[in-house]
Amino acid sequence: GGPASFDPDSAVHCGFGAGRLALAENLKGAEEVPMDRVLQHLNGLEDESRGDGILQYSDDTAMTRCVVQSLLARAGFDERDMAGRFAVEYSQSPGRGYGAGVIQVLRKLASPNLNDVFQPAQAQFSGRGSFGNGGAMRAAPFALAFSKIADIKRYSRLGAMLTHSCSLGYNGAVLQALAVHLSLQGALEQPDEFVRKLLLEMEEVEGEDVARSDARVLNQPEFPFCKRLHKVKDLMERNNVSIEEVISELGNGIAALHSVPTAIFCVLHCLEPREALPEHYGGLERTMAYSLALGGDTDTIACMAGAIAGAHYGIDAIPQAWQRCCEGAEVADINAERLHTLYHQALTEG
Ligand code: R7I
Repeated sequence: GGPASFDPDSAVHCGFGAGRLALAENLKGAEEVPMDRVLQHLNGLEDESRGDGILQYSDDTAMTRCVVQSLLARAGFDERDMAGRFAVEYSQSPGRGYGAGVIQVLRKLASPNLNDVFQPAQAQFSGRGSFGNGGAMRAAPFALAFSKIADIKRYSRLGAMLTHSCSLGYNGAVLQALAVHLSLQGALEQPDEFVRKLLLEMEEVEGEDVARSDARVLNQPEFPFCKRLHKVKDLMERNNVSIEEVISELGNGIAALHSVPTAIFCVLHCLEPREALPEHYGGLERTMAYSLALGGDTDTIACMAGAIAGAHYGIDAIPQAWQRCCEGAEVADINAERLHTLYHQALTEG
């Protein structure tokens, strides 16, 4: 019991489910979605007679499942295995809403003659690599499979680099995996400490030469993710913060820098009841509704916020109706159990 107990189910589930909650109603793309519309949509999921049926998952879940399956099959990180799974998944089901650039990487990863599986990602965007949030959106399983911070940082980064070789892309994955890890440890009980610990880790991550030069080349300030985490802290300290301000300060776009800190903010902001959200909602439901209302790349932001929140609140906080309408929910359950076993093996092996 207690917040430190390990519940991989909900992290996997929430990450898996949240994107669909957005896509079903086509909330993606709008600048900001009126909260009434979000709530109406979420209420509709309770009403089976409405007949939305099973909500299909997007590229976020498709790739997260590949990460999970690879970590389980190899009992750890194996870049060739993971890359191969991404390629097969994409070729079998290309219509799940992949980013416009990453498609080329996934096609190249399918080639049997490929020696270096990191090479296709490095060729993206004139050799700079992608800074999209595609690495971060699938990063949660690294925190569910590994218990040591050093492993989580190392493998979430490598896992992201299979498609995103720019540090502004893969460092978003590191940040997301660290947030899920801390949440599993019960760190959200003390929100200020949670952000402080993330900052401490990310200062080290972003202090590397590559990160510094990428930031310069892309006209970003030094330590771009840390800078946004400081903004998250400022927004947390304010009593009234509008959704427009969150969007303008933190972003709601497809760049990792404009979405991972935003997802973290959504979780922190919804730890407490909020006026705009129904009183009967628990923290997990608040987090989902709030992330959906941000619009923009809402399915990915909700997916990342959902994974962090799921690790904190546990599976029972997810309404049955939300679980029922998710494509692949049973497989998520089974894989969550298996990840749990892998995590504890790593723990006992020290
Ligand atoms: O990052 P990625 O896998 O997809 C991110 C989002 C998720 O929400 C998915 O669900 C999907 O909807 O898209 O895909 P990428 O193609 O690597 O990156 C996404 C987009 O970010 C690209 O198509 C570009 O528009 C933009 N982008 C860049 N633009 C200019 N220069 C990423 N990196 C660069 C860059 O270096």
